[in-house]
Amino acid sequence: MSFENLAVVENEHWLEVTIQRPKALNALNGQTMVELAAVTRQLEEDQDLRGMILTGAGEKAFVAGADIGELTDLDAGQAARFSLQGQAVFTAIERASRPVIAGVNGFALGGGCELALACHLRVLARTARIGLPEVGLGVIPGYGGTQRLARIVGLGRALEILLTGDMITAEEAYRIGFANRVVEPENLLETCREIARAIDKRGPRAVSLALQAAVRGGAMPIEEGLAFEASLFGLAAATEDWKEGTAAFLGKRAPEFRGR
Ligand code: CO8
Repeated sequence: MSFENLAVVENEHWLEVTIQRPKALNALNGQTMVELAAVTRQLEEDQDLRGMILTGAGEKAFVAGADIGELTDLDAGQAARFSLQGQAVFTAIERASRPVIAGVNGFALGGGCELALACHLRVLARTARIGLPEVGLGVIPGYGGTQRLARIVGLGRALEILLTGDMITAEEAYRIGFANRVVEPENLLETCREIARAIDKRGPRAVSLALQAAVRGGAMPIEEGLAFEASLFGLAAATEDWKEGTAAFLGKRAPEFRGR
């Protein structure tokens, strides 16, 4: 598959995806959203893949938002439709059956912050800045930011970011629970890969089921989420990895998971 605005390589069974529109600080135009949807489908369809790492090209920006040039002339119907279409792309990332790690290398603003929020883990370069500056443009977040930020950092902190439109530093993002880790910029990609390797040591089917239980179950009322967890626990019990992992522990040896 070839892309205009994404560079995609496979490394150790993980897709490494770099968003590259350097002239617009990697802002998400329509074409880039189509390509993000395609690469997310690829992650779902290729059973050899273990996950995806998403980052931005260059040192300055992860993604500086939706492409503002494409927003100016939207009427109400078009704007709502664009919002729904973009939300569907980010929801597909969030609901991916294998982990997606955002390597946030610089500005993650507006739609870029919303993209990072749709990923399962966020590793930030010390120089990164995040924010939802939309209200300063007379716009509001439309790719899930009003919903996902509060679920991750709590409503009070999310509202300050949403209503002031001010950026926060990587350290502050870590303090409030937005970032899983903050690292030196030169170590960003390698840290994402280290996390990927740590995940890869575990049972692949269990990783996938645990991810789905947490993400999909987390969007349900607690009773339904618990019932969903129990049903996935049942599915896990039917895998070879379950038998192998438990037998290896009891046999005091390292497991050899096959992802079946
Ligand atoms: N869209 C289009 N172009 C952009 C964007 C963007 N979001 N961000 C930066 N650029 C362009 C600039 O216009 C500039 O282009 P040029 O060189 O041709 O003038 C180039 O990138 C470099 O940017 P700057 O010169 O501004 O670089 P600075 O270092 O001075 O500033 C900033 C960096 C602070 C990141 C600044 O560029 C900025 O504030 N960018 C806009 C950030 C923003 O407001 N993002 C939110 C956009 S709205 C949004 O994301 C809504 C999402 C939901 C949409 C749902 C429905 C579609």
